[in-house]
Amino acid sequence: MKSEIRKKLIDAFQKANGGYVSGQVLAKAIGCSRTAVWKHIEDLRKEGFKLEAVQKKGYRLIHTPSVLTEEEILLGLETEKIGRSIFMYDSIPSTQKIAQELAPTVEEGTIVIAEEQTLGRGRLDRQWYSPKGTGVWMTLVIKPNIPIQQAPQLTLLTAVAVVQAIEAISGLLPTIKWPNDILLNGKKVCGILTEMEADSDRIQNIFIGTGVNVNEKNFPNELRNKATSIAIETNKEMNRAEYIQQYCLAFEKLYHLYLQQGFKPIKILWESYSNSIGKSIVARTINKEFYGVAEGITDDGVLMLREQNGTIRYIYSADIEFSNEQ
Ligand code: BT5
Repeated sequence: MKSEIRKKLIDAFQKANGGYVSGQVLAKAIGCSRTAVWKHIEDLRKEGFKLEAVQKKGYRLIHTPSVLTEEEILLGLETEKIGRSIFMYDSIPSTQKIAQELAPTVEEGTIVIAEEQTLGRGRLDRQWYSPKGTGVWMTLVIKPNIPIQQAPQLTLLTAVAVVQAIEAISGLLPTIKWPNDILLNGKKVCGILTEMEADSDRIQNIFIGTGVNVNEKNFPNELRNKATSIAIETNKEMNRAEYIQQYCLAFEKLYHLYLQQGFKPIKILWESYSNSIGKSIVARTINKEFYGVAEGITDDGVLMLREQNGTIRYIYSADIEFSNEQ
C-alpha cells in the first residue's frame, strides 16, 4: 500500500479514538472511491491491523500491530557491543541473506531484523514460518577469533541465551531439545540457524539466525501441533523490543564467559536447560533408530547416547523423542 494512503487511513482511525469511521469519510480522507477504501482496509489487515466492519456504521480500529523500531530497542539496551548496530527491514526474504551481504562492512555484534521474512529458512533448507509483526526474525553477526571447528559451540551458546531471554521477559522456563530447538510446554518457540564464512584457517563471520514466535496466535495447520509462542503460553502480548534487549544482554555475557573460560561453563548451562539429559530417548537418523539414555553433549555439541549394552553412541544428526524403551 502507498505509505501516504496508509498514513491518512491510520490518522483517520486515530482521530476517531476507537469509534466508527464511515466508508464515505475514509474515502474523502484518502481521496478515492468507497470500493477502493475496502481494498486499502484489506491491506491494513494483512499488516496486522484489526478492523471491524459494521454495516451503516463503517470501520473501527480495534488493534494496531506493534511495530519494532531501532530507537525502542536501543533505549533499553544494556550491552556494550551486541545489538548496538541495528539494520531493520519491513519485509525481506531472509535476515541471514542480508546479514551475509552486509558482513564485510559491519562491526561484530550487528543485528539484522525483519518484521516479515518471505523466504525464512531453517536447517537443511527447510522453511521457517515468519509472519509479519508477531515474531523476532533476527540474525546476529559475530567475528570470533576461535578455531573453525569450535564454531558449532556458538549455536549451543545461542540456545542458552534464548532460554535466558525468554525467562527474563515472561517468567517461563523454556527447555532445549537437542540439537537446538527451544521449547515451551513441549512445543517449539524458537529455532536457531548458524552459518559461517571462513578462510582455510580463520573464521570471518558467523551468522546466528534466531526465529522466536513472540506474539503469534494462529499457526498454519501443519505447525499447530508442534509450534507455540510466548503469548500463547502466557496469555499476554509481549514486547518484542524487550525480548531483543534481553537476548543481546544474555548473549553478550555468555560470549564474554566463553571467550575467557572456554566452552565448559556454557556446556553446563546448556545441559541444565536440556529436556533430555538423563532420560531414555530414541534418536531417529535418516536410516536407523537408536535407543538409549542421553548422557550429555560433547564439546562439539554431539549427543552422547548410552545404549543398553553400555556403549556410547555419538549422534551427529537426528530427530529425538522420549522413549519408554532402552
Ligand atoms: C530451525 O530449523 O529451527 C532454524 C530456524 C531459524 C529461523 C531464523 S529466523 C531469522 C533467520 N533468518 C532465516 O531465514 N532463518 C533464521 P529446523 O530445525 O530445520 O526447523 C525447521 C522446522 O521447524 C520446519 O520444518 C517446521 O516443521 C518447523 N517450523 C517452521 N516455522 C516454525 C515456526 N515459526 N515456529 C515453530 N516451528 C516452525
